[in-house]
Amino acid sequence: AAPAKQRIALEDKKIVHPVGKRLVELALKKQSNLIASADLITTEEIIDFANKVGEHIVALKLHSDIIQDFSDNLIVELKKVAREKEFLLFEDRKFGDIGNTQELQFKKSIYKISDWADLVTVHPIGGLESLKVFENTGVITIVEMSSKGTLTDDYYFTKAINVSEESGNVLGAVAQRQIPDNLLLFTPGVNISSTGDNKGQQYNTPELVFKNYHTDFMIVGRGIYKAADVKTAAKEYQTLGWISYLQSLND
Ligand code: 5IU
Repeated sequence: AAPAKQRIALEDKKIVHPVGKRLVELALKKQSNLIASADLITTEEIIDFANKVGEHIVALKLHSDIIQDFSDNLIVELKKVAREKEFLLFEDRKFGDIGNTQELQFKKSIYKISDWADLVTVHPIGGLESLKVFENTGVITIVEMSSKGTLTDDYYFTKAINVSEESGNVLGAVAQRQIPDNLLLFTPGVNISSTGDNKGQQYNTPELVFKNYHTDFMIVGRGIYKAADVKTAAKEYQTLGWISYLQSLND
């Protein structure tokens, strides 16, 4: 769908959550709206990847529960790289339970997500109060998915946005369309050389998501970590993402 109105520049967005503010600050400083998804399964691969792409990204997105040798040491090392290269740590946990269970998963699992994640994803399906447990960690709600046949229809999207706007914990949402300006928009399903996989993923280009959806941050997985030269690929996505964002300001 065509965007309703001119997009708001990152610096003009009224983001109140401290983690959201930090993300915007990093984007402007690094001229990057790129979040790399490190869907890698060993500590060695993840640390190597973080070092290579770190200067080009504003956040590194992880799925801790796919890491075969997950340990506190991985987090210690990742925090070091994140501090040095200035990016946030984003755990794509997709919580989706009652508040009490989410709190246990967030604070008590072996992953100790609450100790290190700057950002976490949550399905707002449990309702407004279920989001309280994330305290000062930045919550990104999933209001729409990128995969073919997702159940996140217009009705769900509208209700999920309402919950996101009402909760003080939420700084933004994941979607494949424009969302209200007081939330940051995160869009996965971005790839410049593929239109999808054979498991339902659907890809758009950076140009399309910044122009049509008014995305603030694009999330790229295989487009970068499967590239022969991940550093060059990250730089390429960073440049293309930033140019597409700047162009979308003039549309
Ligand atoms: N991701 C999506 N689509 C979604 C949501 C999350 O692709 O709607 I919510 C995640 C899954 C994966 C990354 O970790 O973003 C995209 O990876 P690829 O660029 O490799 O498809």
